Amino acid sequence: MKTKKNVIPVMLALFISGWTFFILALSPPVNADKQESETGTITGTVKVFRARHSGNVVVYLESEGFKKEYPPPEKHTVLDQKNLVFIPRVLPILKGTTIDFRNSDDVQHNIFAPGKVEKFNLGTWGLGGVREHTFNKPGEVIILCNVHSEMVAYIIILKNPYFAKTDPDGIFKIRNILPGTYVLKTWHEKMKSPSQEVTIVKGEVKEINLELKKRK
Ligand SMILES: [Cu+2]
Repeated sequence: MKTKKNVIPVMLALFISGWTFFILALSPPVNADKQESETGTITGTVKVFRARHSGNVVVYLESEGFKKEYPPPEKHTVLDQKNLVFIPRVLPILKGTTIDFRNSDDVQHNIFAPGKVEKFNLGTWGLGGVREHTFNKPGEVIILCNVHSEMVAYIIILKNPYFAKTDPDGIFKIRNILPGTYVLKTWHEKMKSPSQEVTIVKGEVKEINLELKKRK
């Protein structure tokens, strides 16, 4: 019978496609190395003039060419209150990110934002408590605690994921940038924020060193 003759080739085809599927499933979805070779990286050092350290500088890219919306991370970001300080003091996030405000101190803390971009008061709570807020507007949001007037944190809400924060030595790195021309900007709580044009070529690591001086 005709059907019986076809059984072997059909089974062979199923066997081969099965293995192909299996091998494809094992290989990484989009190879990270390939992505790296198609994109560029910006790295460098920001020197904060006459400061104790060069950390807490946000370095970010802006461009008309960026998408209007980037999906925010599902995972919440944490802003803690410990030993009467906000940790971290400076927190850059992608627009739409939810922050869990934690209290890890044995005293009551409050969370409020008095600014223009966001104005809210999440209330006052004790050790182990968490309250969340989602940041949907880009800009700078100053976070304060009305129990301890010296406590301050800065949340920088950015429109795209191409940003980084400097470590205490001022070092930063922004990866996976598609080739193109961008404006590289900086943010610091006290310093002037210079910006400059930067062109990214695929596979290239571009080094940019900046110096930030006091606002006049
Ligand atoms: Cu407090």
